[in-house]
Amino acid sequence: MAAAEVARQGEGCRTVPLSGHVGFDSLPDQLVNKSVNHGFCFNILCVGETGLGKSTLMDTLFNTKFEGDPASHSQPGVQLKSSTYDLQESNVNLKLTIVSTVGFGDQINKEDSYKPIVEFIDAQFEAYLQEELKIKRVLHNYHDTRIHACLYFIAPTGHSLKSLDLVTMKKLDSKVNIIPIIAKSDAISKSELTKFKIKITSELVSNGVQIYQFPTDDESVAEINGTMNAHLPFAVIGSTEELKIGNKMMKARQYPWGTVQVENEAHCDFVKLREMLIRVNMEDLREQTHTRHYELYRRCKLEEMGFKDTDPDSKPFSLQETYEAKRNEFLGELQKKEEAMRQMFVQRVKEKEAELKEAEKELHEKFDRLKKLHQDEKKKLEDHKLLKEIRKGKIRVSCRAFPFAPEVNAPHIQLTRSHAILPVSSPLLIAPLLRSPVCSK
Ligand SMILES: Nc1nc2c(ncn2[C@@H]2O[C@H](COP(=O)(O)OP(=O)(O)OP(=O)(O)O)[C@@H](O)[C@H]2O)c(=O)[nH]1
Ligand SMILES: [Mg+2]
Repeated sequence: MAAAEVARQGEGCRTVPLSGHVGFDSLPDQLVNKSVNHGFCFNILCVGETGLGKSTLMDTLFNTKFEGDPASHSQPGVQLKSSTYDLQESNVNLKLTIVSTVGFGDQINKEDSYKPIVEFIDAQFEAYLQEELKIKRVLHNYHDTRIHACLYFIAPTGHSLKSLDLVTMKKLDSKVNIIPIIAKSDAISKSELTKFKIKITSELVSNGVQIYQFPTDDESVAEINGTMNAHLPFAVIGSTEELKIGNKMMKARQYPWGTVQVENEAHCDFVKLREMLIRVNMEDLREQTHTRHYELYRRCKLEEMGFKDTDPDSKPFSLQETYEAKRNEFLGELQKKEEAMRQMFVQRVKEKEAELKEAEKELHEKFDRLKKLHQDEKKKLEDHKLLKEIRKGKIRVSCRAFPFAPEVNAPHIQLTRSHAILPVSSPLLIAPLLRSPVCSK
């Protein structure tokens, strides 16, 4: 190949012409086939007050009757109900999950109404993250439950957004693609609807609520998406009832004064919603969920766990290094804790030892006291015995009295018998002994 034929593009990458058909132009077809075989999944979250037409709109959108009983208005809190269905259109399989709020807007205190919704969305991200972090992960088979689109049902009041709507949308906008829709829009006149849409849009902007914008970077859909962005929020009507209009059966709602056709663009924006949500931007919604919302959740979660891409000097920090640093930090903390526990143990042992010593000392003192008591008692007994024997004349003694013997600080006598000196210590014995005839002084 001539050097002139080789064009340099970027660093180390050259564009080279092919001299014949190779076959990699079939890659897009391979991708399509693989995707079709694998099937798709799409998850919609319907947020809206009880009875605003959430279930009816889902039935209308997917041309079927999903199960679902109406919710009561007496729920103590907001709950989320999720149902998954397998749908097939031509040869394309779609696993559709519809999640709906139950009891939304029914409580007197609506302060925490958004919380269960946020928690549910986070729980789906968390489940995906846990699967991603597994050593043996099966993401190709994983049932992805992350919410791809959140249809936010606005009540057709004609006034403005309720604070519940603003708070909830604000809490959700960084987690999910929000598509606001005006529900039951047949309840609002044409001129009111125009004003209502403008009011809603300005309230969303002034409160900094980011709603999903249909993408305009793909040329093939840029025009239609651009036009549709200007129509948001869509004013929709739902009905599963089919009425004969002209010679065609159409989805409509019949009233005493006339008929409103769901798929008539002059009557409502249902067709626009269906086009944008299902026929044009379903894949973008899935992609945005993964690349924007999930990515944000993942980043925050990993940062929370202490993982970073750069070190304090803004140099790249690999996962391995982060792990090592975290491990060392953990081991350091563990060592500190161990040392503190050891110190505490030594202190406790010292305290216990001191307590035991004190108890031992007390015991010794008690023992000495008892011993002395015992000796005194023994001496008294011996004195009595001696006295008895002296009285009976068995022993002849001479005695010397020391009325205040210094060693016992009490009256005291000494009896002398056979050269032995027998002390009598008990003062009680002294008097009778001195009076005794056996005692020769
Ligand atoms: N006027 C009017 N009524 C509607 C529309 N959509 C649904 N409805 C009616 O509103 C009532 C409630 O509809 P659902 O679809 O059950 O409402 P939901 O939001 O699913 O209610 P819960 O699941 O109980 O919260 C039904 O009687 C529907 O026929 C609509 O676009 N316009
Ligand atoms: Mg319902």
